Amino acid sequence: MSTVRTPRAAPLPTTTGFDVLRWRRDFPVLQQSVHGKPLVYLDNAATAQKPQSVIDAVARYYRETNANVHRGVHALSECATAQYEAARDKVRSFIHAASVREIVFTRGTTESLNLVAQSYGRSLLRAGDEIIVSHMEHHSNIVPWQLLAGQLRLDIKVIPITDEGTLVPGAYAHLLSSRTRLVALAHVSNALGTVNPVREMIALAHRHHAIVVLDGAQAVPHLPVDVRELDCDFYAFSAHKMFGPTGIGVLYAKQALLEEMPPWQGGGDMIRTVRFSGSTWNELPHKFEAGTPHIAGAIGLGAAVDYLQNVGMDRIAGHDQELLAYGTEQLLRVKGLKLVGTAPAKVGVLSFVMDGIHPHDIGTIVDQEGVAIRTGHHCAMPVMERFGIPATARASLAFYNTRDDIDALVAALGKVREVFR
Ligand code: C6P
Repeated sequence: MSTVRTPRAAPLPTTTGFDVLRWRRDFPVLQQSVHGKPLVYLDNAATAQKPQSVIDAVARYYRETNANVHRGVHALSECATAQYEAARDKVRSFIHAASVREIVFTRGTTESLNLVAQSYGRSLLRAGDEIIVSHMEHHSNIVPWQLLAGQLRLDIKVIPITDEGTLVPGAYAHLLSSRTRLVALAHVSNALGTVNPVREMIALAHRHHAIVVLDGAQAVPHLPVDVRELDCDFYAFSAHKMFGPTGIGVLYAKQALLEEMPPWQGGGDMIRTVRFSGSTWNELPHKFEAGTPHIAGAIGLGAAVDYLQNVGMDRIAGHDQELLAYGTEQLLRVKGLKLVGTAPAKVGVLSFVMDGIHPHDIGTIVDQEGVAIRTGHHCAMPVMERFGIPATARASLAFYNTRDDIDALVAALGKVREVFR
């Protein structure tokens, strides 16, 4: 990979008036060449690039503050604690939670979902209870429930999906029953881009006294999220997909649920007292944050929230829809290309297959043209099984992508066709 900075032509103007170029300049990674071609980064669903302000916030913490949180009375420790807790409040405001007590820092979406399964699920569900998931879940929202089902002898029911990649109408209502205790759903599918009608689904679950866990990993980078408006019980997401650092994420939970739940992991910071006769727990949310946390990560996540709020989530969502429409139109012009996931409500995820060409070959050839996409099952094997395919190629968009990026992908797909002619 070359680090030579290659000037790009000015992107075509967007109809929403969103100034892509202005924001794009904030991302150092995007300014480089790969295989001698300007980098076109279209693998944002796997991980998004970081703006300079996030990189600076993390570096500044290590350069100026580095100290453990909640432990020292010295100046650096107090400063680290203040920054760490300020980041929690930024996250609270970003998803419109009522209190910082409802914001638990985790390693990411995967850990957040496992926390719900092993703390809430293990202590409050009983043999014979049912969990509902959908056929479009990421493995992180399937396997933790399977592990729990094995431990407690629960049943897992699956909402089927249509050929478009939407939930089969009526199927969810049909699966809900007095045995349903928990519904675990992707807000947005990573493999298909589908935005699920989660608000209505949550209301329906609550009518059956079931709680709802939303996997928001692919929603937070694209859409404004308001957990109180959704009325979800849990909401899980990762910082690295929303332009923050890796190794840090969030579990939002309604305070009453967190109070009812036992700690998941034991260690420093999560306790109030420890005696050999027994221990007592720290107040929320620290009860769920055992051990030294990813302090720099949380601060970086706070900087990512500041950045996103400056760009504006409504503007990001508008640009995403415009680029998705353009990308869909352009990709459908490529001979032999079929989109997988054509739901009317989608974010900028374009999964596709090409006649007689393996997705891995597509990924390898477009990479030579400087275009980064992901190929494979995207940790959603049931989705691949549903569509009868081993894998897809997936271009996933972020607000710094342009129509030029889509055009570069389409041109690179032309090369793929030439190789396999
Ligand atoms: N999807 C993708 O390329 P972690 O790894 O914990 O940050 O996120 C897991 C996860 C959970 N749910 C959804 C909907 C996701 O998309 C992901 C991560 C990446 O699609 C990597 S597999």
